[in-house]
Amino acid sequence: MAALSVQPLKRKRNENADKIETPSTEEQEAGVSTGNSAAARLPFSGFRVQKVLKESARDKILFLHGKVNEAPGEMNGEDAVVILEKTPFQVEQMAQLLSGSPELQLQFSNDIYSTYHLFPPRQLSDVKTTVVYPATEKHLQKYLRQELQLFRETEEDYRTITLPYLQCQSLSIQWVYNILEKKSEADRIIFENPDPSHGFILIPDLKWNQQQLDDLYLIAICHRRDVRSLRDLTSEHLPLLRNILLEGQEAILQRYQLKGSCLRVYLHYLPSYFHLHVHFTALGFEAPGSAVERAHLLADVIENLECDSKYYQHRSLPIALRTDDPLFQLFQGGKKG
Ligand code: M7G
Repeated sequence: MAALSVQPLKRKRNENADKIETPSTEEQEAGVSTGNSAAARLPFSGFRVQKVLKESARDKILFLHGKVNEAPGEMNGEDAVVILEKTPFQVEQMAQLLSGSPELQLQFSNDIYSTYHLFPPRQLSDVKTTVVYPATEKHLQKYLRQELQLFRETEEDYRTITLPYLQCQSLSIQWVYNILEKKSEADRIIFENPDPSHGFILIPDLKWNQQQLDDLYLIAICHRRDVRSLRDLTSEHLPLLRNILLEGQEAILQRYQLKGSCLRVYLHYLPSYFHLHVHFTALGFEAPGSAVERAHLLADVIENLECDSKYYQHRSLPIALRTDDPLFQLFQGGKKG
């Protein structure tokens, strides 16, 4: 089995910490930022914690809902979600740090055992911070830890329950259009096949800081805008899906020297965002959403469509629903009621 190499990725860092860059007025109005590694400010001021939406000591991640931009003495702020996450170690840099004389405080020593507080330099101690601002009720719901329950969605359930619900209730996909139109994240694009029907853009996922390959995570977003999810796929889309699989894997091999056999390439059902996209993650990484009830390997999807063009229209598909999701009530009412 090919081992997942842990090479540090070459990325230029802007060392000029004093330079604060804010988006231009046009960029702010379009909800668009060019994004770079220069020093920056949060897009709001103040942060009054409303709720810890989720936290995990094991994953070292914290999801906070806060009120921001509040006038002094008032409690009328806007909603923001901030996700703070400690990122995996970059092996080479840590090895270098240990070979020098790192800043240390001894906690205790006993015989051959000792533990320390090690204070890494600034460039190795960043906390990945993801901001959703302004956050909608739907975002607060998405990030809140909730119990899940599993249903099997039949063809009829999709037509009569899920589709009407998602047509009026799903999260905005403006960010997807910003990527496709090169209004956001244009400098992060790894690969593009520009064909309007069979083309796509491959780009690092929001969840990946691109500093190490252990948690590699990219998404391929198709150019065409008429495919919402797995349920819309037919054999007509096979050229698109094959391009995503083959060209996506090749682009990752060229860029990160990671072979296709070291990647998990899959679609979510249900996705959070209803514009067809495919997830590429490192096989050794237990990415959120890679469990069997939600992840459908792209290679399987292609074979299923080759056997039966209407496979995903007719088949029952598992859907894991959060118990606070109105869709859960509809399924529970419709199926068990
Ligand atoms: P999904 O299956 O629709 O939903 O995947 P999930 O978030 O429940 O997995 C959408 C994918 O797009 C996720 O992996 C997100 O992390 C990623 N994503 C979401 N947003 C808002 C962005 C973004 O603005 N830029 C990038 N590059 N990725 C995003």
